[in-house]
Amino acid sequence: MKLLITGGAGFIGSNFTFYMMEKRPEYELICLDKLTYAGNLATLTPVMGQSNFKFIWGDIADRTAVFELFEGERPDVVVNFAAESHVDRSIEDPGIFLQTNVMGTQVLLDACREYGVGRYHQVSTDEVYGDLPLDRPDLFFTEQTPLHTSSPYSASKASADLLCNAYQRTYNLPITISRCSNNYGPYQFPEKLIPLMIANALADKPLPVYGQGLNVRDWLYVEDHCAAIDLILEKGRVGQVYNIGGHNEMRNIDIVKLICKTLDKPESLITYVTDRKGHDMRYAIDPSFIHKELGWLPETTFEDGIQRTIRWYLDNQNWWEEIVSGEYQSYYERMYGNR
Ligand code: NAD
Ligand code: TDX
Repeated sequence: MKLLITGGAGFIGSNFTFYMMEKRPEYELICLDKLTYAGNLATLTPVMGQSNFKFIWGDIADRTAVFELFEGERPDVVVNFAAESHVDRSIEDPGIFLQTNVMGTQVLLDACREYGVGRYHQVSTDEVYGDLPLDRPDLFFTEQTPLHTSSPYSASKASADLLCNAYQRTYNLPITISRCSNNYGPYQFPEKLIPLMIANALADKPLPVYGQGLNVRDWLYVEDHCAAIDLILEKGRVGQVYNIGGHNEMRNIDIVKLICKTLDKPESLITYVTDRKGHDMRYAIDPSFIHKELGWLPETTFEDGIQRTIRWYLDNQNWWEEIVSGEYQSYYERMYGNR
């Protein structure tokens, strides 16, 4: 079985690569990654020399390169993690989000049509459903919830999902889609809430909470997401969307306070800054379908997962200190300098 993992040098893609190397050592894994600011080849060091792993540097939106890869490698299964993934960057400059997330997906789908695959899996997000109000805790996103996007990022992900559905129906491509809630864990780029707050707290820098910090996200430990994708590849039904989440809703402010407490830092570091434009209030997944159909349940509690994550960032300061220099510094200045 030859698996093409796109975006494997990023947060979830690298965790998925490690998960599959361990769980399915008989598989051959190929990682295709453009190594944008969010991709880090050093992350893949543990698997780099292994005989069943190959890294290819390239852009999913580069038709010639992608078709050459398919011609040479003939993957059986494609899992597409490659994306521009940060909402704030999409608000600043949507163009690259359409290019990678929509056009890139189309190129991958065309290559699958041309060469044939056993499965194409699209890694999507709960953000395609828009948001839920804070005063209706009884509401959740199901697979039937209409798409209703807020940011250029979520609009690009929803567009890609629609394209996948169209290729499934029109060309009979064997496609599955998963829509997961917010992930956290090792190797997450420090622009995202949890690693950003850990890195800033350790440096005694302000902790920039958007608005009043009351927005709710449904957090899932990254390994549980990887396990769900593996199950969908094995037993999922073609043409089906699977929502992935673990009923773990937290307010942003409570997460930031928990990080302060764990690192023994004062809450006075918390700084309320101008809210994100179009900021989604609440995400909450109803995971009952994937549970019923595939038997998936998350294994990591938030209490355990957040402690493991904070420990990982403490033990791997080299990994993120290298990242928080260069391009990230100028991004940080632009995003937070005058907020
Ligand atoms: P990430 O930003 O950490 O990693 C993205 C990876 O894709 C990087 O390695 C980057 O170099 C690569 N990439 C970007 N553009 C590319 C291109 N044109 N060609 C090839 N590679 C390219 O993102 P992540 O958080 O790991 O997210 C992975 C996927 O999961 C994304 O599709 C995202 O929409 C989805 N998702 C993320 C979350 C979350 O909480 N992080 C939740 C649900 C869904
Ligand atoms: O500095 C910050 N301060 C702050 O208050 C940052 C970076 C974020 N926030 C808030 C905004 C959100 O309400 O924290 C919450 C989480 O923000 P992000 O980490 O940027 O994640 P989010 O916007 O929820 O999107 C994430 O989950 C769904 C991923 O980045 C997406 O790729 C995924 O699809």
